[in-house]
Amino acid sequence: MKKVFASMALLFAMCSGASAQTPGLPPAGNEKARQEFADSKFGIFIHFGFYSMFAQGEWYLSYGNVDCHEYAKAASGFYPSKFDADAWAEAIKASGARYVCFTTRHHDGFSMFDTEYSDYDIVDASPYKKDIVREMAEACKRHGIKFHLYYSLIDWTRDDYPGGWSAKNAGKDAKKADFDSYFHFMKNQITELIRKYDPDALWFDGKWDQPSSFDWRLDELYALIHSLKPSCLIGNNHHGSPLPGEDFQLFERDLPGENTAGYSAGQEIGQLPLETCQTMNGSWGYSVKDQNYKTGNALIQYLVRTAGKGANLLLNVGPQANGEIPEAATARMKAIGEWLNTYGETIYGTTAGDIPEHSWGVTTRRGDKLYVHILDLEDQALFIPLAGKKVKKAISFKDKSPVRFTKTKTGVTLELPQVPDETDYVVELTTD
Ligand code: FHN
Repeated sequence: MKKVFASMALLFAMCSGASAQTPGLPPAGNEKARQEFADSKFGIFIHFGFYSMFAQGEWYLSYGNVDCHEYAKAASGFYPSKFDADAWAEAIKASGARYVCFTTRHHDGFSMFDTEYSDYDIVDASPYKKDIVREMAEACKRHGIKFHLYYSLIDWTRDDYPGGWSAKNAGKDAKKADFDSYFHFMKNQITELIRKYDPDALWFDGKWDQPSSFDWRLDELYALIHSLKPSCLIGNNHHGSPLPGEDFQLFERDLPGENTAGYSAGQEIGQLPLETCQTMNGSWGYSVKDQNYKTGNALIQYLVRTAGKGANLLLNVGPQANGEIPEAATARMKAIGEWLNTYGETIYGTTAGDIPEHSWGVTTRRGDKLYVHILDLEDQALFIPLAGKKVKKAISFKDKSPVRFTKTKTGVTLELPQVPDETDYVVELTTD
């Protein structure tokens, strides 16, 4: 079936109903959505696409120097027979995550939803023929999980996407590059995504593929999104400080303020809700070679450290081509969920605590409660530089037993019952 590539009428009709948004201010209804997002603290990222079939990560087309036309032929063999949206939603729910971010279309250009604007999608190009994004949207609604959609600004297969550095050898026809046409396609698909799947957020990626002088027309894109659904949050993984129209700020593989992975150089922390995305092993898309998973405890500690920065953690899983989440990932999701069942109160709905991260751990705060998360301490006593705060009470969060403390001018010293040996020993302080 030949699909219509552009539907100007639909787009113009929708744009003409655009709500007036004061420049620099979020659209009405969006503040509440931002707050709910900031409070949710933990989400699961899902990198699942046609690339999963090659089991070599989502960059296989580019890293493997594969011709995009040869690559596309394999779509007729893509059949995730074990995909079960409810099973995924249950695993996500069990992990304690409050939202999911699903890759609707990654850089390889294959759409995981039934799009009117290309035949290179799961319904038309694969024998599977089911709209996985729709199934996920419906399952997430049933299970009370917010639904965020990842959308790549890059396309390694469409001729009209102009070059970029990331897939130079993919065999596209550079003479046909036409950003107007490509931008029009993206606007149509994004309109479709909002209309069909009612996402709580859109998560963009790939701006870094072009030189900084390149005009992505993001103002226009963001205005379109907010006009279609004002409460739909916009995040963009451009590795820079937030741009006008964005609703949350992203950090890739690093906590806000850190740059160990090299993506966050010069990224100022702004006033928007923050989100760090991170892998469980080293890969986003499923990689048969990568079994280098962080332990459940390490991931719990990472979640705690993220909350200590006032940020959300978006933790990635890369399902296998058959549609199953790898066992190593589900085991870790379960471990995090079990930990959150006990300690969720010290994470969800909190802000960064009163003091910055220390070598022993971090703090989070909700109201008059300051949670001291002790992640690594050699001693039985801990000094917390809380000058100017009155500590009224200190208890061990888990069993509510009192913790002895001494207040001095410069802070408070906690005397613990023993040297902590848990993943996270939490002391709850009641302060003024
Ligand atoms: O190129 C992508 C990559 O495949 C993955 O999707 C990550 C997730 O943050 N973002 C890009 C790299 O910055």
